[in-house]
Amino acid sequence: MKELVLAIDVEDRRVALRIAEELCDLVDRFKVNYPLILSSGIRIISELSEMKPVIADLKIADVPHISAKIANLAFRNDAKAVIVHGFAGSDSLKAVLNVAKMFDGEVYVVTELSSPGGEEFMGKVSLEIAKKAKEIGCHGLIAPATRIEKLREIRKKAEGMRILCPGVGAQGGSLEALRYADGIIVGRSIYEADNPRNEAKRLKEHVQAYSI
Ligand code: OMP
Repeated sequence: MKELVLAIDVEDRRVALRIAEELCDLVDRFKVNYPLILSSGIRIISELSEMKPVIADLKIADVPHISAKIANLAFRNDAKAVIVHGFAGSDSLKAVLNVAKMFDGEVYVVTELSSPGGEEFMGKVSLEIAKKAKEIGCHGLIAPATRIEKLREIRKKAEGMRILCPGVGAQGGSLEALRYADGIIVGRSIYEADNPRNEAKRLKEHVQAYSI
């Protein structure tokens, strides 16, 4: 089944919990990033995971022993998945994957960022990153909904892996990403909408339609 992942990128614990409570029946997973973790503390992952599985988007990109420690902290605090930067290289990916295995967790690898700058450097190596992440045994990839043609190429390299696509909505990305991806990651266009529930429902319907 394809999924709708809600990116809760607010900087206030109570606001985050309110958004999560309001929308948890309409989304499949939550994703938290630095704005929320740095403002609320890492325990926010555990709090949110009482409602839905949480992806800890720490975009880990350090030397292997530090990457492993960061991943360990996320999983110890009940994250079900972490996001890692592929450009950090095979040794870092392997170090994080080893930690994930101890917790039965998943590792998603960023190929190229969905923002325009993602093309500048990462765009040149994103297909290699996808290939390497698959070889190493990572569970999934993060690929841009803002560049469908590139996403299609990444899909070809990623047989058997889940692909989650950010960029739909506020970044101008297209729901057509769902043709190639297993899910979309959406933040602002849901939590900043006049009616977040209606927007989440609308997106969920698209996700379900592409799941058939
Ligand atoms: P919105 O643009 O508000 O929908 O948020 C997108 C979310 O996806 C944010 O949490 C970003 O950190 C994340 N994201 C991207 O926007 N682009 C990427 O290439 C990768 C990610 C990510 O790894 O989740």
